[in-house]
Amino acid sequence: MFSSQEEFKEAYLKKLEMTSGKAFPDTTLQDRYDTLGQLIREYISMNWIQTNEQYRYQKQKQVYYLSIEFLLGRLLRQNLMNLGIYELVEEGLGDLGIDLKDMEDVEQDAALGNGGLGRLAACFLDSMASMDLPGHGYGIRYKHGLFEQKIVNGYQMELPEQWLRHGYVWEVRKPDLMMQIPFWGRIESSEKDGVTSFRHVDAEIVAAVPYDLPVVGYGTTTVNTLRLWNAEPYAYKAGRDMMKYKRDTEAITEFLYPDDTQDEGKVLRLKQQYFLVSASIRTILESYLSRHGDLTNLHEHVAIHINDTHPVLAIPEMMRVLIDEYGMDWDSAWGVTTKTFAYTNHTTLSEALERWLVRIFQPLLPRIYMIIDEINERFCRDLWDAYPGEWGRIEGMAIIAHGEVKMAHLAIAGSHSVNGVAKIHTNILKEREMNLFYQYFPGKFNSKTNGITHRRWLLNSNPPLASLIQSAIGDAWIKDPSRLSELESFTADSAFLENLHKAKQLNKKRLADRILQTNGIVVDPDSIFDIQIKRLHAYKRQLLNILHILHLFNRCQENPDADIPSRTFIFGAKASPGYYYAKKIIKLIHSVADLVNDHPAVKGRIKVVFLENYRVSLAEEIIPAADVSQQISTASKEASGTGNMKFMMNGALTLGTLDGANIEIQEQVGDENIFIFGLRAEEVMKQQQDGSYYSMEYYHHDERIKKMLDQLIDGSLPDAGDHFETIYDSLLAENDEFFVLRDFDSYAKAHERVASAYRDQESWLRMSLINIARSGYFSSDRTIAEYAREIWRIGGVGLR
Ligand code: 475
Repeated sequence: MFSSQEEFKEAYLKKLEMTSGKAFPDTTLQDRYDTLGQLIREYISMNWIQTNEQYRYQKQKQVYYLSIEFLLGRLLRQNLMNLGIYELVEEGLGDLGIDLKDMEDVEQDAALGNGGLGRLAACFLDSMASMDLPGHGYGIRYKHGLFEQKIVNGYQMELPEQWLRHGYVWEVRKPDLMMQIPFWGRIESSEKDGVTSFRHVDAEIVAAVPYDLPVVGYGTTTVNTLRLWNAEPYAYKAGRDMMKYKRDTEAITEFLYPDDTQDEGKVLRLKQQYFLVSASIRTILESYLSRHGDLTNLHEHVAIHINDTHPVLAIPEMMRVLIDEYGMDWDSAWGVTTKTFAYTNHTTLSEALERWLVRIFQPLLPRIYMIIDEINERFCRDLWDAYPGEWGRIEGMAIIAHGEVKMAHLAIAGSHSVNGVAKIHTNILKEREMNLFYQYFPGKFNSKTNGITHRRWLLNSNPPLASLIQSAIGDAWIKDPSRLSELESFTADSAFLENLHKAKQLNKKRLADRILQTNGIVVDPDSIFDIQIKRLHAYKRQLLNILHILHLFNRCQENPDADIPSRTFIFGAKASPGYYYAKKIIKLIHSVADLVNDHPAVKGRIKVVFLENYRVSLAEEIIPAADVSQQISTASKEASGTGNMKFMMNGALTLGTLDGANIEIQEQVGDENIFIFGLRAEEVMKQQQDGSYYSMEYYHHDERIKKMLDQLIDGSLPDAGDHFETIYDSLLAENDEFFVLRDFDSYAKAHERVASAYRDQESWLRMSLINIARSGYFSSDRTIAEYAREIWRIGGVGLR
């Protein structure tokens, strides 16, 4: 292929002219990017083939991670870095007058996910490949990923995302591995030798065509596979409308559902889910049978993980295939199935708990429904034996009840492992949300604190810091992130701290340039960069942040000489298109920004910036520039959070509640190196239960709160219209479900502590360094090592 800069240049030029049909000087940036991508993919392919061969012949246990979302972002830089050829390519292109950075910016993010859940899946793929684990992803190739956000006049507009417009260089279409997926139709049964068998007839068949993406590990020859399924027409029934069939078929993989924990009950969503799992499960079983003969030992060679309940139909689908296609009896099939599957829960918000109306479910997936019905009957019978006469308890655990299929109940009953994503989250599942199940299956429940790949989120996205780290402790941390702890010996080294400061300033300057370019706002790189980037959701409380900014503004107005340090507040957030409340908050952020940014009383000390179209590649630019990381969810609501870990790893200090993984960050860094405020989870849950919280009292007794809430509706805010009345009402008339007013005072005080800590730069830098040095625990390499050992039970994985 190529092993030197010269060989690379030669191969590249030749390929570029051949594929574009143009002379080099006439080629566009897109041509150049496509060719580079193709060349790198070819470079990868030898290891890819070899990895697959090895998995086939060595018969290692394979892990399959099923997820309706994979939020990959860009791949060029990651692939070059993981292959260890970034510099070679950068210099080679440089000789040709091409800037590799420009090429990286040509790549569209693969935004096949909404937020945390989808990005976690992507981090896991990187860790599995980098740790030489045979772990593969199965997902959907949405034609349009998460919508593109435009802000017009402070309002969010959504445009269809177009990542496939110029083709996608990293994928390989494999039409020969197509699967047929049946929907609708009827089930016919027949008896033979006392055994009943079932046939799905009159079904509509959809083709699932796989597109494979290579998942390149860092510093290894392992290349795993992410297989994304595309829905295509297969054969339509005589008498049906061909055009309609084609449209209905292609609709299955047309759009990613843009809901992050919002309730959605559409039949198309159910179709997506079954489409994904049916194609995947049958492929997994076929591949298994080509390596091993006997299905009864399946669980010793295959582990299947379901990422939240979205792929839970994989469980009845596996039962269907084992029984209907391979003739296994029910009990053996159930034994194998439950030993193969493991399930992760990502949220306790009740609106995200999936339930399907039987009348929607049954006609679409008649055989799967029959199987779930049977699973439910047997499960309830077992429950009856364990809890005779306890109707209420059994009803609360049933898989089908009140005309609905409860997907989480199916997931728990059908898996050998159920895990939460941070300690507090798992405890809440065990003690509250899933308490009945925990009582019945205590051994299934376990906790796996989330992680992030430090390769993308530090090595690749923060070159100034990465090279500083390398100059101090070498590069062993890239393979073993726990070794970041070696940085602690530099906490008293003022030259090192000075360099840490320089690296941060470089990143802040870069972000300031971008803000000027995209928003036309001048921000001071010496101000505190205080950042909240995540999906817009009431429980994440962007509202608390923006109200506090309004309060700071009020302070400036009341006392123009108040000693307020310069701060730049940066937001990035997409609201689900149908989530009107969240959209009002976006408008409020813009309205406050308009009020504050150039106001004479503020004297430039507060800037508010909303960066539109927040996405993975933008996060990679923002996070390295952060001083303060806002993680301010109402305690008990954020299962884990993963942005919090990315900020910590890049030296930002957390301003947060005792929620999700913030608690574990605090455990790592100690109280002195984090800013904690607000009610604790138990307090929130108690006050929710006993109804002892009255938000109105806070309005009447805290002048700051009264003033800013009145400002929402009295015309103080630019272009307010009557937009903010909904927000006002949610805080007062509706008693402030997320305890924004309750936590305000504590939050404002925490901000004071941040401001005064920042004044002592040397001590701030020391705190920052301690955060970086102790972030190794939050690498997804650690998370994956735990999954591998404790859930998937694949050997040879040391916990690092
Ligand atoms: C949690 N997404 C974070 C993260 O574990 C946590 C729900 C329904 C449909 C589509 N997407 C979703 C989520 O529930 C989600 O992203 N949950 C998040 O998972 C990873 O760190 O606290 O909110």
